[in-house]
Amino acid sequence: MAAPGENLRINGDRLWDSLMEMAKIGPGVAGGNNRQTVTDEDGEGRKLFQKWCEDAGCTMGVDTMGNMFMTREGTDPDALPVYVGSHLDTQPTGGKYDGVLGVLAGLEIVRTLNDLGIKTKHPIIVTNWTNEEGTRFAPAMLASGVFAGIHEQDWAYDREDAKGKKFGDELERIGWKGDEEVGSRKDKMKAFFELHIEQGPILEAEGKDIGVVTHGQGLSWTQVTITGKDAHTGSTPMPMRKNAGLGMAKVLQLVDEIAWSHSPHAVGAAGHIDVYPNSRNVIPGKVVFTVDFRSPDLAVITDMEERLKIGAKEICDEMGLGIEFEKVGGFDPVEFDADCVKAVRDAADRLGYSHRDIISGAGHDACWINRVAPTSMVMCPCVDGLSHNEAEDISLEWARAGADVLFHAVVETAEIVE
Ligand code: HGY
Ligand code: MN
Ligand code: MN
Repeated sequence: MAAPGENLRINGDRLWDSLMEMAKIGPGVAGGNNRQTVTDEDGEGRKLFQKWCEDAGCTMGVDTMGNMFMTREGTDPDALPVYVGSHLDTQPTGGKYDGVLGVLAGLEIVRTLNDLGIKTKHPIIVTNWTNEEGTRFAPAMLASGVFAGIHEQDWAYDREDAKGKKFGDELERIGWKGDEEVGSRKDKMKAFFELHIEQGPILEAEGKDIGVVTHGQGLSWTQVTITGKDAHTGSTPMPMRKNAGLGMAKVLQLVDEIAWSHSPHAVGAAGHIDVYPNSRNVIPGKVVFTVDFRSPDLAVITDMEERLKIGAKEICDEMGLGIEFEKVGGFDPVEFDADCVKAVRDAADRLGYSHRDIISGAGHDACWINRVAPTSMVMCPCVDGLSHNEAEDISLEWARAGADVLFHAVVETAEIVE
């Protein structure tokens, strides 16, 4: 099939305007977004996305996990659809582009095809995956994980947020629990493409427009609960203390040492920390935190998990503290589909964008969808590699380049008919 001509390009200004419009929904306090999954703000963002897609002639399907599928029909109703998308939910102190760029770039492809009156053989389906971030309800990539058969839906519905609310109840409350059986599409996908900001410093530092994502590093989330004894911070002699907070501090030091020992390709930290009773004059009797380890090498992830358990237990035994571990998320390193990766690389070449192969440091819905359909990703740079921060920023040119490459990869795979 002939590749699309290099003059086929999206309308970058229209994409940018849509990004800025979506960013008005669930604003943060410092210029970013707080549009967490299955909140009212998430519901509002979904409605706007639905309106835009229906204005562009798409028909909507929603599955029982709230995944949204906006279909632009192809000329051959029996041809397997090409999916393109990402996620609209954000971190509590998220940026305007993480996930959203990938969803709205998919919409921009539909809008551009409409402008040019181009038909494709295969349908194109723009997708919004529910709860990619996993910040309100762990784990990350929850709904794409259920779609791909990784997680059971009932388990996902029972996931609780910090206030004890259940994911399934909240999805129903905001009115986005669809009637399509989740995963019923997974054996009928020609390919899935996802555009995402890099969320790291490499592309900007090397002056590259495009990241051709060949792999995604693996992720491990271990929730650690350390128990000691609540006591008065003033009148309790040091030798009598069972300080769970101090135990956590020593374990977090261990996490850092473990990750550094596998430098430069491994990372480790704890982003979620709950201290109880979290009172200024009470020695913490309990702490709950999630250790996030990542590496492109599964053996390294396994080593880090094992060393955490052994080392943290030793620390707590020495301090007379209790400790429990629970695996609350994770996926093995991912190798994306060679043909889909080639479609991305060829598109960047054809369009004259500088590019380099890259391993994704962050997890994405594409990491799960890769289990059920040929999948690859396109990345664009972000300023200082910063993400999961309200100051996350990209340029219009970077957004345009990423969406152009996504456009060519999708349309080449969906096969232009006329
Ligand atoms: O955790 C991740 O890598 C993704 O941003 N949810
Ligand atoms: Mn994301
Ligand atoms: Mn994210």
